[in-house]
Amino acid sequence: MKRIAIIDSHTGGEPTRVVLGGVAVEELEIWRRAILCEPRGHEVLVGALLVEPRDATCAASVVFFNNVGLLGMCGHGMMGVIATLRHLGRITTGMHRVETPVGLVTATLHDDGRVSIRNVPAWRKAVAVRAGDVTGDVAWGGNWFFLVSDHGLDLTLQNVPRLMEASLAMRTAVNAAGYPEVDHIELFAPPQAAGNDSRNFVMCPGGQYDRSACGTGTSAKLACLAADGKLAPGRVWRQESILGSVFEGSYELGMGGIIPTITGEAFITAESTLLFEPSDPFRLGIA
Ligand code: PYC
Repeated sequence: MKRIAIIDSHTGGEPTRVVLGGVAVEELEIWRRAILCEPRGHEVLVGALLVEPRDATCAASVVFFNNVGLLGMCGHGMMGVIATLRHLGRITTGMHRVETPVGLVTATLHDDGRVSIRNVPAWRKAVAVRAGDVTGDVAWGGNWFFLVSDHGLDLTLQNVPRLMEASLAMRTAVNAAGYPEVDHIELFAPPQAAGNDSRNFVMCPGGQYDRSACGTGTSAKLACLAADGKLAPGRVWRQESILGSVFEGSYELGMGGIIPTITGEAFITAESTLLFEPSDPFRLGIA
């Protein structure tokens, strides 16, 4: 019987499933859906496979994945990884370097349990791109985003089906407009809670929406704000999610763009072992 040890957490409502062992990187494509999707999980889960770091000064090396493939970086997922490493007693408070497929990230675990992720550099690639009925910017924040503020949609939980439908159409349109790399759509609206700067809705590559404010999406937003001169280096931007959970973001200049730092908190929800009986017709997940 195959066994895969996992620890689950959520960050601002968005779940992360950290895989502690039982799968090699080369085998991930075979086991990815088995780990994340039904009947052992659900399509919203983001996976984080821990592998031996190449750089011995790093606390971990992580490969993020979702229901449709690999993710470059994942802000909420990295907070989940750090909470998991703390839960396992592998790290304590302070700064930790973590390798990701798109570069080195520094995560600071604070005394109060919050985690600040100093992300890979972010930048805006294109401004005011027309895609179907909307206009938005294309930016990198560890993943590729199309960021749209003027869309006429209500960013509320009740409106999620319409938001999903509209953002999937926007993705098709922005891909056709010459940006095939864009796989995340990020919509903005004024915040609902006093003290926040903005509310967002993020549609992820696998047709699921991010319950958190999306760490890489907030990084892409900071890159656009910086490019427009609307946010000074060091100033804090409070990004509210569709659930109302908040990531705080700020940036410093460097590396041909900005270097964002995103702060949030992850909570452990389960530790368990996934079991895969050889005769189970759904051992590789429901396709
Ligand atoms: O927090 O960066 C993020 C993220 C990407 C996809 C889901 N969450």
